[in-house]
Amino acid sequence: MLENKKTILSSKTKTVEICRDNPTVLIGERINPTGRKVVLAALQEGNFEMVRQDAIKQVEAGATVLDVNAGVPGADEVALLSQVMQEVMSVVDAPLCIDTANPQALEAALKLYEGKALINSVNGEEKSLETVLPLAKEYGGAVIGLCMDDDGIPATPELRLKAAEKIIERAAAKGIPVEDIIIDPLAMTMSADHTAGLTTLKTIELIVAEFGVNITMGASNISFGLPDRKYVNAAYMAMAIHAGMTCPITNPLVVEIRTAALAADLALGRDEYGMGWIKDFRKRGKNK
Ligand code: THG
Repeated sequence: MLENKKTILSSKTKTVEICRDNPTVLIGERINPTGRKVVLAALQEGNFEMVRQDAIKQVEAGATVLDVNAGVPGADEVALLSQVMQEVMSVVDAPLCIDTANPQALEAALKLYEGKALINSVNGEEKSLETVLPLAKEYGGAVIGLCMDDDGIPATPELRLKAAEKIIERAAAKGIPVEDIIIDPLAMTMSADHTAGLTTLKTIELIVAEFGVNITMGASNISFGLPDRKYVNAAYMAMAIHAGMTCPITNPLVVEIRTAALAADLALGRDEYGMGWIKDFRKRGKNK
């Protein structure tokens, strides 16, 4: 069988190893003004306290990597992303996932980062490949590759596999090893297309069988527009982990989502003696 690739991320003092043989790595999604209006409002006021608190709370809840996005309309993202990262690094030592589509902001962020970051993201479009991959090589980061190309987001799992293959090949040609590429099959909301969840699960299976790479995705995306999102997110979390997802970008503060990931790890034989499950149970402060 194809070996499960190992992606190493680090901060100044912490190393995180992502691999299908290990428990799922939760990448905390909450430091994101694009995805969260309260964060947007705080950053527009120059208030970084919410960002610091979100960093601390997510790590306490079990996130071992934090996604950092600073996309505030009208703001200078080059300066803001660096500042948000500094604030996060002042309170936690988790490795960071740098979430930006702006190459200048990405380069400034990589310059200040100490360790091996996760770059979020590159995609199969020529322009993206030619700007992001050289930065990943120069600064030594791992990269999330989105399954899309110059023709947009492919409709079928087979075509998304092709987009992943293109990114992996182009990265290899630039000297970036396959274990430093984490593929995002793209999770779209099931409220617009009831087959979107299934397409993503099949894409994960195809990519894992072909390349053995690690898989991430915005795991909360699938429930946009639906009521009672946390139950949908939790069920889908467990299914996607079974399909091969290893490092979802998600909200670890939601107990239903976090416990779904922990239970999936236990069911898949990745939680020795159930210690991960027990540890979280104790943290929840219940007695049964
Ligand atoms: N793939 C990759 N990176 C990504 C995404 C992806 N980064 C951004 C996003 N998608 C993942 N991050 C989030 C952040 C928040 C939410 C979903 C995904 C979210 N927010 C609530 C909502 O919209 O209802 C909160 C809203 C609020 O409080 O204002 O669900 O797919 N590589």
